[in-house]
Amino acid sequence: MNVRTSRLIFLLLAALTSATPPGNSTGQRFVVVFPENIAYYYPTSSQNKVWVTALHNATQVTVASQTQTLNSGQTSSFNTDVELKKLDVPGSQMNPPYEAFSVSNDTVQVTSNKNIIVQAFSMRKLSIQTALVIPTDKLGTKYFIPPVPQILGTTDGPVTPNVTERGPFRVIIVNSQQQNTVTFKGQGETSVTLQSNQVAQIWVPNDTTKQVVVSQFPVAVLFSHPCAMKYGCTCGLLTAALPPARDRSVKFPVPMLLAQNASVLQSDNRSSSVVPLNLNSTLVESSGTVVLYRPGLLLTLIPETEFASCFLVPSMQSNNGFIIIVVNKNSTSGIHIGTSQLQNPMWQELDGTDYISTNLSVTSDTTVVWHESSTMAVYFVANQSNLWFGNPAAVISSTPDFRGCAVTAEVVEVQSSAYSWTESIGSCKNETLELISLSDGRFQSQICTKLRQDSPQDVWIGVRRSSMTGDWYWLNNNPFTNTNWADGEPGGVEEGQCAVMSLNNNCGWRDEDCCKAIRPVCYQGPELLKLS
Ligand SMILES: *[C@@H]1O[C@H](CO)[C@@H](O)[C@H](O)[C@H]1NC(C)=O
Ligand SMILES: *[C@@H]1O[C@H](CO)[C@@H](O)[C@H](O)[C@H]1NC(C)=O
Ligand SMILES: *[C@@H]1O[C@H](CO)[C@@H](O)[C@H](O)[C@H]1NC(C)=O
Ligand SMILES: *[C@@H]1O[C@H](CO)[C@@H](O)[C@H](O)[C@H]1NC(C)=O
Ligand SMILES: *[C@@H]1O[C@H](CO)[C@@H](O)[C@H](O)[C@H]1NC(C)=O
Ligand SMILES: *[C@@H]1O[C@H](CO)[C@@H](O)[C@H](O)[C@H]1NC(C)=O
Ligand SMILES: *[C@@H]1O[C@H](CO)[C@@H](O)[C@H](O)[C@H]1NC(C)=O
Ligand SMILES: *[C@@H]1O[C@H](CO)[C@@H](O)[C@H](O)[C@H]1NC(C)=O
Ligand SMILES: *[C@@H]1O[C@H](CO)[C@@H](O)[C@H](O)[C@H]1NC(C)=O
Ligand SMILES: *[C@@H]1O[C@H](CO)[C@@H](O)[C@H](O)[C@H]1NC(C)=O
Ligand SMILES: CC(=O)N[C@H]1CO[C@H](CO)[C@@H](O)[C@@H]1O
Repeated sequence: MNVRTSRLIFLLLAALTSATPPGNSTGQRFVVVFPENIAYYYPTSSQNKVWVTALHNATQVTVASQTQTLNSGQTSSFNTDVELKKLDVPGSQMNPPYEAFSVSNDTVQVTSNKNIIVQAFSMRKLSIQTALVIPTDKLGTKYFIPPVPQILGTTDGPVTPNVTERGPFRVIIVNSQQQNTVTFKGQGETSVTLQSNQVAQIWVPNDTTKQVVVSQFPVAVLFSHPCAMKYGCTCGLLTAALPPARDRSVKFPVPMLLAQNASVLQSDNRSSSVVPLNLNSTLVESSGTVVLYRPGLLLTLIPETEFASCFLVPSMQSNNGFIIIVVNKNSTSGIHIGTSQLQNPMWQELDGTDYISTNLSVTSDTTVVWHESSTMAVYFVANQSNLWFGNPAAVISSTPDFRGCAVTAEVVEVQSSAYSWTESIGSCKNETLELISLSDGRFQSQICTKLRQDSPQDVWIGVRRSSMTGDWYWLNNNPFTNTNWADGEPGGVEEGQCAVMSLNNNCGWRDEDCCKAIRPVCYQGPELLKLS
């Protein structure tokens, strides 16, 4: 069997044995919109910004017509004056649902030559909202629209589309590159054809029927109200980017910090309902949209299946910002904020779940939150003069690495054919990989955790005994200090000059005859994000 075939089979096996790897928020093409903030006629102008974070050196980024080159870990803020216009008010004889789409070209295109993260920041006077922008290749074609929350002074009485602060919520649909047909289905059904990079808005009726947006090609969908947060005699924008419908039911742990006075706006293929949060059981299950609502905040929740290991948290431009972390109770150690380890935070149990959560104050610049060995959920929220904003933090990587935040994951591959130890070096090289050297204890356990999911067997590792001195050497020349010999190992020189790792025996090592045909473990290290 040639190498390419064997690698393909390995990848297929890997796909069968582990669940689909969760995604990340990185990509090379994005379409950004800025929902109408407060009201188009409000006398203060908006400051709309696109934040771009590069993950690799020499990343060329173009936002609208501005181009910049960024290095790994660098964030740049691009100003734009693009903002969605007010929504058409339908003719007086039209009763709810106000069934007309209003279409515009008011989008900002972002492209780059390497994977980046894009976030949108909109501020008008005190009204601030942020949004994580999903790259166009990770969007969906079906979105469940959440039910409308009851907000004092906004939606708790008669809504009229011609009075902004008493207007209905709206759904904003952002098209990507090709011509696309989009349909809003509720009690009725309304369709529109969008050209590339166009955006469509439509009012959301307060309706207990299931409401869904479906499209021919992928789109992004936002749920938004320009004037839903009340303060003094003005108001603030409330917006949330919705997740595409999932093909199975998943569980969403709700962080305690936000659970007070909160309700969950839930909609899937069975129902659509506003559920007050039960603090005894802070786990919500759904295959659709789950958005946390509390006065002043709409927050799309992260399901267990989309927990990840490294998140980007933007500079919050507020001295009252929090990072919220939700993690399994047994995985609280090994969390880092940038370059420092998280020290004994106050954990709060999420009753009725295996999770705990904490909130950390931050005032700093853009940073990353990463876990050495496990996955978690990370949100950021900020409270500015009692107005909240925030969203799930952007995912850089979903695979934990004890060395930091991997922007390209490490490659660990047990080859499907067996070779002698010396042939194994060449066989790995043929795939531009190296026979693995396990000179670090934490590295050994990370690799062991990954490989144990495969069938139990012995595999070659890159260590060899000198026939002159009897000392062991790693192929990568690192010192031979941390060892993981199985009980009674290694034996004498006559038992072999090379070593295997037993995946069915806690990854313990054993000396072995170098000529024996055994499957090698080939390796390539990750590329790590530069942390400052
Ligand atoms: C990126 O550039 C910085 C500074 O120029 C350098 O220190 C770093 O090693 C580079 N990173 C990679 C992955 O090449
Ligand atoms: C708002 O629209 C309704 C019909 O939908 C109309 O009766 C009313 O006069 C309008 N109000 C204003 C202030 O324009
Ligand atoms: C959008 O732009 C196209 C040209 O690029 C123009 O023909 C069209 O009228 C514009 N549509 C709107 C709604 O502004
Ligand atoms: C939606 O309508 C229902 C009944 O028609 C009503 O009880 C509820 O308060 C309304 N919700 C909002 C947000 O207006
Ligand atoms: C709803 O979606 C779930 C998950 O995709 C699926 O198992 C179930 O059959 C669906 N139910 C209906 C009524 O379509
Ligand atoms: C929760 O709501 C009650 C009554 O509406 C209010 O008195 C209380 O301050 C609220 N608590 C928080 C944390 O917002
Ligand atoms: C939560 O638990 C407490 C005591 O354990 C109980 O009194 C209360 O009714 C429960 N609340 C709900 C909403 O189940
Ligand atoms: C932590 O708990 C989860 C289930 O709650 C389990 O799957 C996982 O193996 C545990 N991890 C450790 C390190 O014990
Ligand atoms: C929000 O921040 C203000 C100060 O800006 C503070 O007085 C208030 O207590 C905070 N609100 C909450 C709910 O933490
Ligand atoms: C992020 O997702 C892309 C696929 O869109 C993938 O190519 C890339 O390897 C992922 N990044 C990491 C660090 O896993
Ligand atoms: C803003 C906020 O709610 N902060 C909380 C963070 O967590 C600690 C410990 O649970 C609370 O005491 C703070 O009130």
